[in-house]
Amino acid sequence: MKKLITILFFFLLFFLVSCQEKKEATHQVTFLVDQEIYLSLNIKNNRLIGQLKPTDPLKEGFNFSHWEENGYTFSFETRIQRDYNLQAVFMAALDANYYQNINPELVGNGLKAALNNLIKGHKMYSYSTLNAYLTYTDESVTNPGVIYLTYSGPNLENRGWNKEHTWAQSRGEDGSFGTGVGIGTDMHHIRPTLNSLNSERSNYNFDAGGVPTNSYANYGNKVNTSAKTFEPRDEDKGDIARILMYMDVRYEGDDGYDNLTLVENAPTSSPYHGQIGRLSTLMQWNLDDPVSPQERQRNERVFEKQNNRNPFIDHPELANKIWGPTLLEKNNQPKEFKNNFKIIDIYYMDLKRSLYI
Ligand SMILES: [Ca+2]
Repeated sequence: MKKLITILFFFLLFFLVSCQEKKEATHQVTFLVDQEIYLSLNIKNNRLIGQLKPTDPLKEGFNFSHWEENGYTFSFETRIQRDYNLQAVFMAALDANYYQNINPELVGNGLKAALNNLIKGHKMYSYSTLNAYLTYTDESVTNPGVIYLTYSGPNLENRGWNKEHTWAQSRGEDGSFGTGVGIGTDMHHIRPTLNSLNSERSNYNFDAGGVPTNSYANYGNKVNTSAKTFEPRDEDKGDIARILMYMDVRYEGDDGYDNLTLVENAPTSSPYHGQIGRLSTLMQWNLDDPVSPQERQRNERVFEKQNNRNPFIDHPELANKIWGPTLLEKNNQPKEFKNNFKIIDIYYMDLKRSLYI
């Protein structure tokens, strides 16, 4: 009898332990390479991936960079408490070579000049050829075969779109740069948008504030018709910022094209003197909305066509290295300056201290 009780006791103990194990939740972590499953793991709740981490995937002509979810880098220090779909991020193998002559010590105008030298002289196309290229450069990452429109996303409904000059045509150095071969056809800043949203953006500066646009009011884009500013929806904010930063650096007036300049207080009516704003807002948007897979794909594909890259998509930290000191000099009023603390805090702690001590 005693033996039977002992057996029953251990049986019960075993039963309870196995029930306990079954209760422990597991989560699925799926690693994707170009939309195909590379590895799928079942990870127990609150555990690390640890040694189950996959080997870096290979892709011809590219170097593996990291795993990310919705544009955010995944850390393998993360305790898994939900399912993950992680995408492999690759950089063109020549990216490392592309920037090899940029001295990492450079900041401010020195860095700007070095980057200008690197990205100018790109291959240019006529305006009429761009529509065909844009269906390629702006193909949706999540819906292949569908065009991704700035200010609204994948054009699943096949609505009418046209070409938005992110740096508005009228904001040239001496009047409009138009759609002639050159600034007006640089694919890095020409993006497909819904006709009506392109009209509402007009040639306004980009800045925070305003009311929802008249058309597609629920998409999150805002316009302020009295201040003449446009605030894109959150997922496009960083894209816009990085495009405009590229434009200022690419066009310095030293190669027969206008000098374009990002400023704090850009004109709201003609003449525009090649200026657009608002610089500090764009700096903030660059931090708030990190580089997305859609932007990375676009940069690679425009690079294929034009043979120049947008350095701010490859290295968003360059923005603060170039314009951080400019903002410090110009905003020496502590009240105004506070608006830029987030930017400054990250990269310019030393400069900040020297300014305020
Ligand atoms: Ca410029």
